[in-house]
Amino acid sequence: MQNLEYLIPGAQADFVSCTTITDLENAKAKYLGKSGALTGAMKGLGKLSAEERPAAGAAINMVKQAIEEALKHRREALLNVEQDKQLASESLDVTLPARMHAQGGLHPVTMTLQRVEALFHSIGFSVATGPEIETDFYNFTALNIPENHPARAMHDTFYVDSGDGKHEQVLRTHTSPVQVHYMEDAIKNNTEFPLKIIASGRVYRVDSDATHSPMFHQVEGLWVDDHISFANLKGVVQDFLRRFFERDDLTVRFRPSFFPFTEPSAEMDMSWNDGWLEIGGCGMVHPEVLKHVGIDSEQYRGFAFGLGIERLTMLRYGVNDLRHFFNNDLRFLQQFTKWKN
Ligand code: 2NL
Repeated sequence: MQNLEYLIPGAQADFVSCTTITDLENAKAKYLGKSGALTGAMKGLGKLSAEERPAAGAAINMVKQAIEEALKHRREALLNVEQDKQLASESLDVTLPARMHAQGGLHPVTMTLQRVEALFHSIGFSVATGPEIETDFYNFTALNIPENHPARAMHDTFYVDSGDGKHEQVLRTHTSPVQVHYMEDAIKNNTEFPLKIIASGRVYRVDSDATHSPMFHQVEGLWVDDHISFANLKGVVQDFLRRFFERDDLTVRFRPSFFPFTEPSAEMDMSWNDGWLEIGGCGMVHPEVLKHVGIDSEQYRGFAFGLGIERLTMLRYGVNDLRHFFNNDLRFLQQFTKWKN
């Protein structure tokens, strides 16, 4: 049988001349493939005698191993080259600066809500919340607002159509119903007096012009105890306003007014530059309101007040038009990211 050793240097040269793995696998076929030189020789073994066969087989195997070794060697070299190429083309520059994402911020109205809540909480008020859709009872009747009061008219209040032509539910026109619920629950659960809460959030009225939005925000305060007076109201409101506006010389004054749910009632003004600014309304909780929630008005009394959140926000941050709050123009909103509450 022919000595096949001469194939080895030829195979080595063939493999080295291959520059890709694909080329190499094709070159391999010439020696080790189905019709390759070595495969042919193996088949030829069958024709040899039993004495000749072992030595011939061993010789073929030696050549086969040498060619396989050369193939393996070249394959590894080519794989390394391909890997290096891939690494070079897909390399990451870890020194590039990170992709920045924009820093968000709270809406100025939200900042004021949180600031007001934190200040009242710090002097012992609980922060109460409630639904924005209320029944006629909690929004009007319990607050001593009579059946024929203009606030109850369709053109002042958003009524919710229940589908059967009735409209017993409304979008709350103030946050007072939250306090009505709170007083009711306090009586039901035998909660200890004083009741000291603030209720803040969205309220709705049919009103829309340069200075009115159909949705706006209010904060109301309530303090019910056995010896609470108008003097306590003045102290709490003035202390709050001084801390809210960071002006220790700020003062408040009251002007007689009327609300169905307080008696007596007053408008509150605060000193501002060289004059006065109206900032909200207040009064002693009307005995009828206490009666509606089951509080004995002979034993207890309370003060209540209401402030507009948008108004507080405009004064604190120097915003000149209410409509800025609802347009969501980033040029407006981004100016507030520098403020801290
Ligand atoms: C205003 C006037 C006010 C109240 C709100 C109140 C709540 C209860 C009982 C009695 Cl549960 N009163 N709230 C009282 C007086 C005035 O708001 O000008 N708000 C912006």
